Amino acid sequence: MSFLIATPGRDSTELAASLRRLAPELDLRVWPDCGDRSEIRFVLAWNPPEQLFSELPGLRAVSSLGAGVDGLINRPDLDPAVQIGRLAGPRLAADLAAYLVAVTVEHWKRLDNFRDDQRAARWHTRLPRPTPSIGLLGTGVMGRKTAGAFRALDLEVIGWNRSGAAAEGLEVHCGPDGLHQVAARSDVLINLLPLTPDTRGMLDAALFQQMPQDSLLINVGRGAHLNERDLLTALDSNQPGQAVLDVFEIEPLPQSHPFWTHPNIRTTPHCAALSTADEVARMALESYRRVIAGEPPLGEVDRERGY
Ligand code: NDP
Ligand code: OXD
Repeated sequence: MSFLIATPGRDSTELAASLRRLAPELDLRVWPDCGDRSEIRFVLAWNPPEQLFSELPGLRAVSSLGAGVDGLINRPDLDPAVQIGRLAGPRLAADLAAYLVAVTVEHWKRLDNFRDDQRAARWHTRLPRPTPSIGLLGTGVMGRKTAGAFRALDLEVIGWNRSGAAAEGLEVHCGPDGLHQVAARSDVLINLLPLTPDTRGMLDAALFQQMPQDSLLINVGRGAHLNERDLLTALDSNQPGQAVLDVFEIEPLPQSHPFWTHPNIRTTPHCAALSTADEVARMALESYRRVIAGEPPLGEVDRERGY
């Protein structure tokens, strides 16, 4: 009944310490020190090594360390009988909302221009952009928390999702027409979708053509949602006028990539939201205990739906 952390390239020392503190009896292993692999029942994973899962004959469930599961779904080494879960906790959602409010307010209030003015010792009163309307692509755990944060600033927020299900008083649209309506009304359009075959590449020229002039696109979903070439073309016609990108088709972003130096693109290295080791450890432990008790893992993913 072992629990394996498999997060190559990420320092898991703090996470392992939290797990050991919360559950001293847990048989915890940290990749690559897997011990007897047949004893492993649960893996907490982020970019796990190829073929790992096929070497774990007793595996019952894998949980993503974060909210996204696109790196787990459709892995050829993951038996269909193995359940997939994810950890989309309140700290992660609040962190993401804080990032999205921060970059929106910076754009709205032209805070980056004031920073430049200060560096040049220039006293120059600038009017903010008009009060923005916010469009959220995805109204799930992250989208609902984000909507609440923007509503606290009295900003109009509208959403787009797959099912059309209402989300806590949010005006929600769905389908291709709904997507274009949301884009047309969004001074700030935020992608909070999971990466699935249906959502791959959907931030494209057709969508950008709907967006208002001088608008802001924020992508915190996945890099593969974005057609990079279409974005570069769209920025030339100021529709959107700027983009803030936290996720990329290839991570880390290659040194030669044009996004590094584009004047209207701001990048962050896939860190819009980072949960605490303590939140991750508590949730992962709950998920593990559920699985050992024969229940689904926390945040169980519907493999057919892809999220
Ligand atoms: P959820 O599963 O809770 O919500 C997903 C939302 O996307 C739902 O509203 C769903 O619609 C909608 N959706 C899914 N497929 C479609 C589709 N084909 N068309 C329209 N809407 C669709 O996910 P979370 O909110 O927890 O997370 C979303 C994503 O955010 C993650 O998968 C991850 O990629 C990203 N993320 C990035 C972070 C970062 O640091 N950059 C941090 C955390 C998350 P419906 O409501 O109808 O089911
Ligand atoms: C993600 C996360 O899914 O950071 O990107 O949780």
